[in-house]
Amino acid sequence: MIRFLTAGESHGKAVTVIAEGFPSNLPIKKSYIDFHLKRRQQGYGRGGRMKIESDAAEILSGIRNGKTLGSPISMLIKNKDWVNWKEIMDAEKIPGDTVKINIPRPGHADLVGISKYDFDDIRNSIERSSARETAARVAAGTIARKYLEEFGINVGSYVESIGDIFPKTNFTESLLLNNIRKDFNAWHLSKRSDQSDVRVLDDEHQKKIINKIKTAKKRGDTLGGSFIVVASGVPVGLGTFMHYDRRLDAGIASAIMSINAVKGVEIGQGFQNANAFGSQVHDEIIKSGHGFTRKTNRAGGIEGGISTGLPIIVRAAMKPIATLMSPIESVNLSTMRKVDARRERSDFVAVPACAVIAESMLAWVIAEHFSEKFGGDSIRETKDNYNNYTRKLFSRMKKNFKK
Ligand code: EPS
Repeated sequence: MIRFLTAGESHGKAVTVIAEGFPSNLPIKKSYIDFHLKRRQQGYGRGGRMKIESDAAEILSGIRNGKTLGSPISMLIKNKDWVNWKEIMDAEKIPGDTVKINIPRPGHADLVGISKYDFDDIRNSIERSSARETAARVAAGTIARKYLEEFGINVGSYVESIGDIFPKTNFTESLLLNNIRKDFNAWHLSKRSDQSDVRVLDDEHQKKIINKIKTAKKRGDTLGGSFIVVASGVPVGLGTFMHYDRRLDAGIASAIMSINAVKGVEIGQGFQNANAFGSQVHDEIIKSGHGFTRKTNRAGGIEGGISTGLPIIVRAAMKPIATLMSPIESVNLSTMRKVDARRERSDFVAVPACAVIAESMLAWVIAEHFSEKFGGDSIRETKDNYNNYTRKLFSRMKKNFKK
């Protein structure tokens, strides 16, 4: 089993992560991790913070001479902004006054955080609830991504809408209707969307979205949106219907929903399918070479909590950023009077970054199920197990059903 644990506050010294359970001899380079960390920082509509940070992973353990050792991999990503917060974030109480935050922002973790943890300063809620933590998740997710790539599994994403602006051509539909090439590689989606400032697949769409973001900025407002994250090359048989919490779709939904500001997750054509006839929903089975495929992929690559072998397709909805420059109503907790919610530096839109984070979370969950199924202390052992399973899959089935 693989697992990870992150630590770190948004304006503390650093965010860190320990990822463990990966087999030995998995090739991985720091530049590869940094590449994906950088992708998370992009996107038109982000605030001043991203101009300060240039995320890079300092590898503290678990990797030697470009390969995993099988030991826990620990990584540290510095918060460059920390120098501006040294006193506020100091672990010791520094003599003098600390300005305490007493006006919660609706939609942020401010009010629930102080209620739950008995804080006398909203800053204590802000720091750990911040999406800064997702840098550490991407570092861990990138190890998972590399592990999956060894087996031809790739992950990619694109933004589908921001501020209710959708593209003219519905590319997602063609994915769901399985109108894709057999050798489809989900990373190519990201290769394309990474060219766009808002991670969409066509220029016209980008133009309209950027205009909408400009309008939001002018109004002191923020926007959310939806994005698609896809994994290709996933073999049939990851996940299980044997236990509720080991279903692949349940794990994916939980992991994607855990990303800050994500409020909806859909696998395949989940919501649309709910309103159609069964005959218009289920993916017909057809024989293909030494195995099977489906005419469509409306199930998004998962049936019965188990991967079908078709691309895993996830749609997620991100709510608009909670910090508004033209604030809505809140309460001053010191006076208990009605006031405008507090303004502070923040992003206007973070949907493009959110999609990159979702790639890491999807890679992580698939890697979890993959390592559970194929195990192995070294990558060679995992490959032997994987090849043994996949090569004999169809012949085993034929034998079982022979008349
Ligand atoms: C965030 C607020 C902003 C974002 C931050 C998440 O930071 P700051 O308050 O320092 O301006 O930029 O995101 C990141 C730092 C990051 O690395 O993604 C929040 O309140 O969640």
